[in-house]
Amino acid sequence: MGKNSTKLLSWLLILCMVLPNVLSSSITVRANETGSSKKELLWSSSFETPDDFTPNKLDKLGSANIEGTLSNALTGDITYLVDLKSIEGNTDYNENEAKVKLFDRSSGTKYLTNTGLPVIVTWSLKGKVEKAVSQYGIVSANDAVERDPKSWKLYGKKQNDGDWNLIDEKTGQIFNARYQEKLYTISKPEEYSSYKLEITENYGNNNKMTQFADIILSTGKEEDNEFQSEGMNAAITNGPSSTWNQKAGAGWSGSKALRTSGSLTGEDGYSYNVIYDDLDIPVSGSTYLKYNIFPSMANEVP
Ligand SMILES: [Ca+2]
Repeated sequence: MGKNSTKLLSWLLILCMVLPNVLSSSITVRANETGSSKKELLWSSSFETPDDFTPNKLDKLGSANIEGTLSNALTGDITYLVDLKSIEGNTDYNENEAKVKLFDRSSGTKYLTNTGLPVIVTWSLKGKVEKAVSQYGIVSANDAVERDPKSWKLYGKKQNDGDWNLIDEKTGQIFNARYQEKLYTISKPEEYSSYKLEITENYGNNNKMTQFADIILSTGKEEDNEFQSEGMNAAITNGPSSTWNQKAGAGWSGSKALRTSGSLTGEDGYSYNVIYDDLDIPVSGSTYLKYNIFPSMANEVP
């Protein structure tokens, strides 16, 4: 491999040891200069911010004998078909409590806004493909019941039509628990490429702050299962919830850690996942990748 000759279009992370959970605190790429021990840092991440991170994205090299851990996926779950770059709406409270967190299928992450009502979130499906959502879910966040959505409207829009069409309307909804997933059936599903959720009421807090953890979208059709997570899952988390001799609920180089998880369904397995798209890093024979792993086996703070 010639020096500085290879363009890396994506980062590939291979899971060689298949464990329920593997946590990695940071990834660094360094290069040794020829004939010198001097090292040059080319790129690194401690996963402290979600910038450009792509959760649960399988590379075209695919996987074998690995199942992700989304055991709660619905038939025809197309949540991962949402184009994350298309998401718009009321201002995020901060970068960690952002609208994009609504579509990561992780109830441990949430969207929080303090802009008052209504709270509007719009999104499109990748490639503006039109899918008929027949069931959707709203998941409550980790705390602050008064910020829960109470009443909302869901709209859909076709690719070549400027009008939003009302799909469903709910009033007086109650979340009885934190991280609770409430599912709703749409009586007359129609195909749309863009969707809009408009929250018109929450549970108090002078209606200022509204938050929830997830939006789940499903067509109910088995052929759409291809859009569910394949191979291993990759997510940014808060590290292990309990440890022997170090701080729990944190990474090793900061407050976050990368979690890869899955289960082995055959004798041997592998999974190639893209965790950062379009990185452009020159690679030579003296370039090396370093990451530390922690096999937490089952426990981590989501
Ligand atoms: Ca979430």
